Amino acid sequence: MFNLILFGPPGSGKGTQSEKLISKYGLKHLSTGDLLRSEIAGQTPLGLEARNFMDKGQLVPDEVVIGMISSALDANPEAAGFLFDGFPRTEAQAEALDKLLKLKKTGIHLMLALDVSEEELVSRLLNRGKTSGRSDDNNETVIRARIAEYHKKTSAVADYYKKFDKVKQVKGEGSIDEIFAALCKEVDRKSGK
Ligand code: B4P
Repeated sequence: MFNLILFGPPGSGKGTQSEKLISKYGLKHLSTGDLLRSEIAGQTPLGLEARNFMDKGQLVPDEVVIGMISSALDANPEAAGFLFDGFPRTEAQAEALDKLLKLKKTGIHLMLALDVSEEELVSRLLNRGKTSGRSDDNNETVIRARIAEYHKKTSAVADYYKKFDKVKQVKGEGSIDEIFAALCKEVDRKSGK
């Protein structure tokens, strides 16, 4: 089993690169952003609660996302490995993920962290907001709040995995194919391909 975290600030290309990585490496994609948006679309109680936080650019409470990931892991016992996209976003989520994977006698093998400047992030998200219909993408104040939330609560998650020597920084600016090639190089190196 090979378990990968794709890490980076909002708009750094996690969703974009995840699609390419799962198809190349046969991993199961677990995106907490996608799972939450599907709960919102289904107007479930969880979705209605999550929406209040997401519309303000804030993180959804840890217990909500940890519960979602735990169910998704249980629902995929045959997976060859998982690609975690947008999770973990706090140290509490990272510790919970370690415990869940330990129960399955596995762990995180690699965290790939995308580096992108703040102005590029804002410009990409505003651009996506023109067509995505996502309420958290079409307002610059909300976008900047998401980036601030990242610096306050999420960037420390990379330090958590650095302690175990699992983090590789990758330049997240350039063409989508160039960035994908740089990510694949790190996965191949780590998985011994
Ligand atoms: P997410 O759905 O995780 O989304 P994201 O961080 O906004 O974006 P992502 O990084 O995947 O986007 P991408 O760069 O691919 O989170 C949304 C919200 O959900 C959070 O704010 C939070 O409220 C909540 N949430 C999710 N997970 C949570 C958790 N674990 N705990 C608590 N709350 C949680 O794409 C951005 C744009 O850039 C696209 O338009 C893309 O086309 C473009 N792009 C990508 N690569 C590019 C490149 N190389 N050059 C130019 N443009 C590029």
